Amino acid sequence: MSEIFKNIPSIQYEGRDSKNPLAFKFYNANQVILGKPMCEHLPFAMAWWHNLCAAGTDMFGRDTADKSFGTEKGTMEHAKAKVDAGFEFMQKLGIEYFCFHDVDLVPEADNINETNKRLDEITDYILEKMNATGIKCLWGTANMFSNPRFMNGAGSTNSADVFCFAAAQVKKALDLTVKLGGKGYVFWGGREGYETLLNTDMKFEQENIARLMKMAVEYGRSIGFEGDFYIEPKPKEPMKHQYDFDAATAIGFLRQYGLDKDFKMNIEANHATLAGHTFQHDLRVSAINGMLGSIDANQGDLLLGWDTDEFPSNVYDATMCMYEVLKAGGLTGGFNFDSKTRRPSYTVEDMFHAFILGMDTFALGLIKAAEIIEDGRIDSFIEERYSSFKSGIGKKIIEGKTTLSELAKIAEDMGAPALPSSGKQEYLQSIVNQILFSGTVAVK
Ligand code: XUL
Ligand code: CO
Repeated sequence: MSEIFKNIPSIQYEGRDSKNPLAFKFYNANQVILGKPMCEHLPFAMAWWHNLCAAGTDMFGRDTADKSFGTEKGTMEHAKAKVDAGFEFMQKLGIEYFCFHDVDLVPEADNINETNKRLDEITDYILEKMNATGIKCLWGTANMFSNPRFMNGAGSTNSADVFCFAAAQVKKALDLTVKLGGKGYVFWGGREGYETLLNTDMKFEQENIARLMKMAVEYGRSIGFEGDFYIEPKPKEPMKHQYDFDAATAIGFLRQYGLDKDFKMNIEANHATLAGHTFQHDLRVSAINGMLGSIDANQGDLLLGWDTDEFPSNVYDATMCMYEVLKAGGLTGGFNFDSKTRRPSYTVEDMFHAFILGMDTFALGLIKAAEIIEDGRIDSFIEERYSSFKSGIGKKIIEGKTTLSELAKIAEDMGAPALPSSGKQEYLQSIVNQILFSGTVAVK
């Protein structure tokens, strides 16, 4: 097999002063941060669909990038060329994982038996490459949103036949995830929602989604899948409303249907912002509920307001993300670049520049988040902020050793309470800026 990205060398770390566009400035895989090498803090993954399939098409225009890799698109030869390209790409960047949908791997046939045969063939080939390179599968999923049959959803569809088809795709995608040793299995409910409540039985649809997920857990466990199932929340797009609106909503759903032991969250930055939250918010909600599993690393554009899936460049957001991840003790999953180059960035170099940007952004985020933690001022401020609950009546409240009447009596006797201590937001923001821009990258 000949080299596909001929003019691209293996990407090396050259440090912050390098001007080489094909070098890392901050991602230094073996540099130890808080006792662990960067590559262990940041298990990066390539999204098969964006990197090897998406070619710049948008609602107003056709492909700008050539992702044929010298073959005819829609053939098994093309599917194999994507495998060759993907593994060469990941090796050149030092990316350890990939994520896939079933239909990213092969062209979908007219019937599922033929599609499944193609999937068996391509995953045999992928497995060979995995064994030769040490590259691993982070998670798999089934695309139950592109084909017209899923126009009304998969688990939430009004058609029992389509529900069967969805079940067949989930079953096969789980087989493939297990075959490839994937750490997780994702449900992104792209069309699990509604356009209008005038035609929608919301309760019925949500119960059916839960039924599909329960069957997936039962089947997955029966074939030896020991990893996490993930819900990837997103509030809207393509539907007007999607049931997995945000982390809080998805966690409530999982608990309601007894799925919370098998599922965690796969939080995507641009989905959180579409829900009107910060990326950090949805990470925190997941973490405090013990459900921070994996991350789809990208960013949106607040001026556009749709799911632009841009490569992450915002160091502030990456820092706050890594602060949450470090505080949570790391991810069970990884950082999947569910990101695509902009439509006018259509060259092979652009594909590499994009990953260098994303990996450097998260490396910087990691370095800076570690510095915030080592600095300690923010953590100790938060600790101190709630100190009135550490002794006296505050302690009794959190220990459950008081009553509403006792508290009311205390309030009556004290008159008006003093104002709570200052939130000091501006002081805390200035600490973050000081750490971000003081120029040090000196974390052990
Ligand atoms: C869509 C999205 C998906 C999921 C997997 O917004 O993020 O690519 O990550 O289906
Ligand atoms: Co995603």
